[in-house]
This record gives sequence, structure tokens and C-alpha cells, in this order.
Amino acid sequence: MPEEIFNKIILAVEDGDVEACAELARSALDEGRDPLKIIDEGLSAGIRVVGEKFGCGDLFLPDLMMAVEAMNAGLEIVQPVLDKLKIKKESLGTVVIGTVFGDIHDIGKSIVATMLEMNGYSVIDLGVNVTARAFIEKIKEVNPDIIGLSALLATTMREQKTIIEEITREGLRDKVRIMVGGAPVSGQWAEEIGADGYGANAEMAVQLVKRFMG
Ligand code: B12
Repeated sequence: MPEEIFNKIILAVEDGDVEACAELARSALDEGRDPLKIIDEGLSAGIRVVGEKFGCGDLFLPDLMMAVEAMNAGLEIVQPVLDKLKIKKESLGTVVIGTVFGDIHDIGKSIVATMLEMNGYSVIDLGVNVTARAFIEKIKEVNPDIIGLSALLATTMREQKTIIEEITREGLRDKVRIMVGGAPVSGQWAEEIGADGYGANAEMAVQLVKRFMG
């Protein structure tokens, strides 16, 4: 059962209430709540509820856009606190992450990136609509340990396969571990396309990276 303040944040996201969302995020911080929980149990929980309602046709695209705006208003309050908490110690490994070509969904990918950073990894976030070529150039440039591919559309999850094929063709496959995620993605899909792992949420992404890094 989520706590009262998180429930209120969920409702504010659902209502697309930008001001309430920012105020509640601020109150939650003032109450001493863990910023990661504010994101996970409040802001992104709210977007998940909205996503389900959108999927069933109970909400429409404008509602969804407002909800995303409200969530972002909350994130803007929480993010600077998270940035301050990042302890500057030696990085435990480097992850290059991005949402694949053709796909502009960036909320889940950004949450994964934040969680990884909070756990001591260096993250290079290539953003959204990222081509295989851009991933390959980055692998050559920074020699990362892990690549993270996010896809939220049934159509763009195929791009994860293409990117892995291109990385292999370029002779770089044995240099990196590749993890995949996003709502339509599954462990079975990860196996089918030759990824090294699948994470259903940011928590699992962190566990996966810890496992990869031994
Ligand atoms: C918000 C949203 C949008 C926003 C995106 C805003 C933004 N800045 O990201 C907007 C309104 C722009 C949008 C646009 C579209 N959307 Co949209 N959208 C969503 C919605 C409601 C929520 C997605 C989200 O942010 N979830 C919250 C986050 C926290 O969850 P998440 O993304 O799943 O991420 C978590 C995990 O998956 C995992 N994870 C994510 N990435 C990675 C990566 C790695 C490496 C790992 C390990 C883990 C991991 O960890 C994350 C954190 O826990 C979903 C519904 C849904 N059920 O997913 C539809 C949804 C994804 N959208 C959909 C569609 C169809 C579209 C549009 C095509 C609509 C249109 N007709 O224009 C466009 C696509 C444009 C494009 N080319 O990309 C469909 C996709 C259907 C399908 N299966 O193909 C969905 C499922 C809605 C639906 N039921 O119809 N969308």
C-alpha cells in the first residue's frame, strides 16, 4: 500500500496537475523521503497508471501529454537533490544507454540512467531515436562495459535486434555486454536477439549491471 504522499503524487500526475506535482515533490523531499522512492513510487507510478488507462482508451493523448508534463515538473524538483547526492568516487563501470531509432519514449530510460548513476556507475545517455551507428561510434570512442537499449514500441523493439547485429558486424560484440528493456520487451525476446540480459524495471537494470560487472 503506497504511502499517502505517494498516492497524492500519483493522483497529481493522473490529473496532469503541474503545480500540484511540483509542490508535492517538494513536500515529500521536505518530509525527508528518499528521492528515488519519490520517483519510483510517486512520479513513475503515476505515469504507469496513466499508461494503463491510455491503453484501455479511458484517457486520450492530450491527457497523457499533460500527465508527462506534471511528472516532469516533479522530476525537476527531485533531480537536483539526486545530483547533489551523487558521490564522486571511482566509477564502478561505464554504461552507454539510449532509446532506439524510431522511438522517442525517454522516461523509463532516463529513470534507469539515474538509478545506475546513483549506484556508482558512469552513464552516458545518448537520448532518444538513437541509431545503431551512434551506438557503434560511442563504443569506439569510450569503450563502455555495457550498452543499454530501451524500446517502448512493438515496432521499435526490432531495432534492438538490428543494433545488436550491427555491433556484431562491426566486430565489437565481445567488447560489451548488452541489456535491453522497455514495456514490450521480455526475457524471451532478449534471448532471441542475443542480448546478455533483460531488465523489467530500473531496479532490475541495476541488479543486471551489478551481475555483469561481477
Ligand atoms: C508516456 C508515453 C508517451 C509519451 C512519451 C513522453 C516521453 N518523453 O517519453 C508520448 C505522448 C510522447 C508518447 C508518444 C507515443 N506513444 Co506512447 N506511451 C507512453 C506511456 C503512457 C508510458 C511510457 C512510460 O513512460 N512509462 C513509465 C516508465 C517509467 O516505464 P517504462 O518506459 O516501461 O520504463 C521502465 C521499464 O520498461 C524499464 N526500462 C525501460 N527502458 C529500459 C532500458 C533498459 C536497458 C533496461 C534494462 C530497462 C528499461 O525500466 C523503466 C523504469 O522502471 C506508454 C504506456 C505503457 N504502458 O508503457 C505509451 C505507449 C508506449 N505509447 C504507445 C504509442 C503507440 C505511442 C505513439 C506511437 C502514439 C502516437 N500515435 O503518436 C507515440 C510514439 C512516438 C515515437 N515515435 O516514439 C503505445 C505502444 C504500443 C506498442 N506496443 O507498440 C503504448 C504502450 C500505449 C498504448 N497502450 O497504446 N507516448
